[in-house]
Amino acid sequence: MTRPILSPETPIVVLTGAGISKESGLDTFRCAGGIWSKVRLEDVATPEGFRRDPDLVQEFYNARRRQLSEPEILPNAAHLALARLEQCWPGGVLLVTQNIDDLHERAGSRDLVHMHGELRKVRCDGCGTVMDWPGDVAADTPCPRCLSPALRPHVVWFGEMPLEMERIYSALDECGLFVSIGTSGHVYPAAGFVHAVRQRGVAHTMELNLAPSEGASLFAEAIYGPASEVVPEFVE
Ligand code: BV8
Repeated sequence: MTRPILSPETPIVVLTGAGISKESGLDTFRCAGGIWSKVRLEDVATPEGFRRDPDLVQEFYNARRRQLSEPEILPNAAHLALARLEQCWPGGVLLVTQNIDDLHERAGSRDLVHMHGELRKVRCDGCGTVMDWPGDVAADTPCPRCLSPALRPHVVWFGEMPLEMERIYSALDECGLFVSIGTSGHVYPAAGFVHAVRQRGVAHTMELNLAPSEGASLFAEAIYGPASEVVPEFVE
């Protein structure tokens, strides 16, 4: 399908997944050698896993938080291109990311929703406070606010409700273009966003990915290749 001419006043929604951060040096989840090939998601990305072994889960996220602070982990050309798109597109760009890294912020994106939470933040299950936390957390680290040892990663685990869903669905209702980048289309509700857009029947849908995702047939247009190549080309 040819891409329709978009009026610059058309709002855009972009969804990203782990694939956009791969060329920055961060693992994906389901590619060969990915995170879920090294550790069971049931053990480290579910509330049940956290209750069973909080030290294992805290260390799983501590290690990823430490990696994110390494000097060589930087936004790549795809993150930077999306930040440019937001700055120059009059209709506005809402960037919804499944990623918990901070590479979109560091690239300059501002209109951004971390629907699965943020690696560099923790949340207190005692008082509910969400706070920046660049270092390690242990199961007995006291909350600086309420002093209870109830800090957990500010991350959405399987079976937990993703964040800012109302804001996301209202943006999907308004957009004239929905672009999905670097995601396998395996995890819901993110994998269902393209359905929500198609049901309205007015917006153009695009997938920019290394390989066809599980929802590939649902997109009107697809461009395959590494994000650091195909995303700047799309934005330019
Ligand atoms: C919810 C934590 C409802 C953070 C993640 C039974 C019980 C309960 C729920 C369910 C159930 N069955 C199904 C569900 C729903 C469940 C789900 O979808 N399960 C899956 C396994 C089927 N979803 C949930 O539980 C969600 N919550 O449904 O709540 C609810 C209702 C009422 C009340 C309460 C709750 C919560 C889902 C969030 C889980 N948390 N992560 C972390 O540790 O990071 S999910 C995890 O997967 C990450 O967040 C990740 O972002 C996300 C999606 O993965 P992708 O980003 O797509 O990464 P992946 O590796 O899969 O793919 C990478 C892609 O990139 C590939 O396509 C590859 O080709 C491409 N690529 C690679 N290199 C490049 C590239 N592309 C471009 N360039 C490259 N260089």
